[in-house]
Amino acid sequence: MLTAAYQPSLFAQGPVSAVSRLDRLRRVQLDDMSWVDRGVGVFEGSDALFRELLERTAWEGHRRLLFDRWVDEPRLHGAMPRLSDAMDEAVSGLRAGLADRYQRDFDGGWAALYRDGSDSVAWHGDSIGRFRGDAVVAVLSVGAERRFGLRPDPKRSRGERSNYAWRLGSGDMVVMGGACQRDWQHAVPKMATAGPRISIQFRSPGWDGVGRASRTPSSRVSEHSSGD
Ligand SMILES: O=C(O)CCC(=O)C(=O)O
Repeated sequence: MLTAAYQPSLFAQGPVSAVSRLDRLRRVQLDDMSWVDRGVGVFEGSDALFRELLERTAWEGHRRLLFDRWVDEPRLHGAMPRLSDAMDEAVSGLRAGLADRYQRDFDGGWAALYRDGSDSVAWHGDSIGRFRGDAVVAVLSVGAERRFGLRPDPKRSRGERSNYAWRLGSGDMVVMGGACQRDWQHAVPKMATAGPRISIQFRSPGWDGVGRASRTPSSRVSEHSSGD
C-alpha cells in the first residue's frame, strides 16, 4: 500500500511513552476573526503513534462527487482505533489538554493517511465551521513531513490577506479557530516525493452558550464526508 519508506525523524524518535506539549503552540492571527495556533513537537512519541495508527486503523477510501462524476479521494480515512494502553492514554491526554486550553469538547478524532506525495487534500473549509465563526479544528501530523497551506476563501474576500504554507513534521500541530473554517481554506498539496504521513483531526463545534461546546452526534459523519 505504501510506496515510500518512512524515515522516522531524529526529533520524533524517543520513548513509546508519549506526552503532549500544548504549551509549544503559538498563535498566528490570520485576520480579526480567524487564528491558527501552530506548534513544533507538540506530541512527543509521534513515531510510535504513527506506527500504531498505521497498523490498527481500519483504513478506507472515500469517493466524492466532483461536478458530474465520482472520483476517488487521494488519501485514506479511518476513525481513531483502539491503541495500546499507553498510547490511548497519551491521545486522551492530548484531547483533554485541547478541551482545557480551548474550553470546549472535541470529538474522538479522525485519521487520514497520505500514502505518498500523490495523496493530498484540496483547498477546503471543514463543514463543521462553514456557517459559524467559532469552530475549532486541531490537526496533529505524524510521519513524513508535508506542507500545509492556508489561504483566504476566494468566495469570502475581505480585503488584503496573506497566504501561508507551513511544513508539518512528525509531532507538529495546527489548531484552526475563530472563523477559519468559514473564511479561510486549508490544503495538503501533492508533492513529487513524500513518505507516508497520518493526520489526526479533533473537531469541536462552536460555543453553545452553556459552558462547553455542544456535541452533535452527527458531526463526525457529516464532517468527515464533506470536510474537503
Ligand atoms: O491532513 C491534514 O493536515 C488536513 C486534513 C483536513 O484538512 C481534513 O481532513 O479536512
